[in-house]
Amino acid sequence: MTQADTIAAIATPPGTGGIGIVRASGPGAERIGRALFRPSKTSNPLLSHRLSHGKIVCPTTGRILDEVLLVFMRAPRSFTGEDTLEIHCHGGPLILEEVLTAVLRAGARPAEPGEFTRRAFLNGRLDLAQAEAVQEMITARSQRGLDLALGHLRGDLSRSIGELRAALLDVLALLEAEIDFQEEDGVEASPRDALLDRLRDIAARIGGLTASYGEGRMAREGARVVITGKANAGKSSLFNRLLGEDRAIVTPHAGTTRDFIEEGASIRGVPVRYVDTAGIRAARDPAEREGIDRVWRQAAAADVVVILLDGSVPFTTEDRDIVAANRDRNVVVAMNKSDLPAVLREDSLPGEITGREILRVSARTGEGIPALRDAVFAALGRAAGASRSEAVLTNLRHKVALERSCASLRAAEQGLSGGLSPEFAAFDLREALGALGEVTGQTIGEEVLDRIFSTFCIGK
Ligand SMILES: Nc1nc2c(ncn2[C@@H]2O[C@H](COP(=O)(O)OP(=O)(O)O)[C@@H](O)[C@H]2O)c(=O)[nH]1
Ligand SMILES: [Mg+2]
Repeated sequence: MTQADTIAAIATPPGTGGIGIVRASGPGAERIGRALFRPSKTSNPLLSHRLSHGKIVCPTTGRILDEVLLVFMRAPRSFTGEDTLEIHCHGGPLILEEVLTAVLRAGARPAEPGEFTRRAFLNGRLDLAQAEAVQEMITARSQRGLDLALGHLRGDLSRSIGELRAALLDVLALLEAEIDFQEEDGVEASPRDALLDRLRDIAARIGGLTASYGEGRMAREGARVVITGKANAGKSSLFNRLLGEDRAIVTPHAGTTRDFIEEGASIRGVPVRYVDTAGIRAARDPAEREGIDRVWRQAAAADVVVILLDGSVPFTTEDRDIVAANRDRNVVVAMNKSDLPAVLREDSLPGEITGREILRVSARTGEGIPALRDAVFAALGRAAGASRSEAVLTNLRHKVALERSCASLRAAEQGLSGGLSPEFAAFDLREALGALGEVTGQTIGEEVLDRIFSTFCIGK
């Protein structure tokens, strides 16, 4: 599957740095190295997997462009599985541009985003889930997210998928044998119950993987914790308190926060994104109305909704609407302004929240804030669900493919238990296998690959 041309790009991030690396991969890498590199020692500069010191010269003018360390890696022992050249230059953008230009003049073409990783995938160095994990590692924003990505790169997800595919292929083989021999007399059909049990077991394991996506997404992007409440309840003050900085504007006037504001933080190493929203009340103007519409949308997309009541005033219809609208969500209820005389009476609270713990907090003094963080942390655990699967999904594409696989399995199971001909179930099982293979890339179209790799950075 080796590609005919040689690609090149700056592999380090834009801007200045101690060093910057220009990378080339493909059959021309060695020739390009020889054309540009003048080793300080005259021994063969392009021994594989050896670092050599020397100069890069412009192939047309002979001008010295930089003093570098160069490493050549002969196929297949490289990231891409192809001959690869890495030139470690001084990390100035102009130097790197010049060296890259020289590499291109010597016979490479500019790499597309993600093309190195794509070649690694095409050459079988990585499967698709692992290739995506490379990007996931680069963009990880928390230790947990990084750990999960590293696990994927090392193949934990690929292994699970491989096991599921193998189990599914076994069942498919039994069914196909049955189909081949069903015309012949005296051949027993495979025992239905055993077959169905195996299908259900596979479906349950796939279900376990898809259920882990909640946890994976939160580790990757941060859980969304949306603070909602009526105007002047102290949402922006609480938001600032939770962040430990004066991020949102606080005033005594109701209706100060119009749009939502979000900011990242973490609770015990778990990344969260706190969202401060406009206060719920009858809007006074179109901007406020839009802001309030956004609150409802934010709450719908939240992992945890913090309902903030104002303990210094009576319970109102706005509070009632907020509680009712979030009835089925993962909610933490807090009563703010505990430093003021309590006016809100617990017996005025609606049925939806009478059973639950209501945390007393003061955004002004900080009282009760650690307990609130703990409650949010516990709620995050509920949102993540108890995942017992071997790998944790972090990628929506994987989740969608696995859900499709599960649906096909269920169709096969129904067909078989409903007495349909095994041909139908076999068809469904092949669909299920195909969907599993999309995760690791055994069964995947060119356009999907284009879409996946185009989100990578150039040089990766
Ligand atoms: N006494 C007291 N006042 C508070 C507390 N939290 C907020 N406030 C005050 O309540 C008013 C509204 O606060 P703000 O955070 O803007 O509320 P929001 O409209 O819900 O965002 C401001 O005058 C705050 O200083 C608190 O815990 N105790
Ligand atoms: Mg506000």
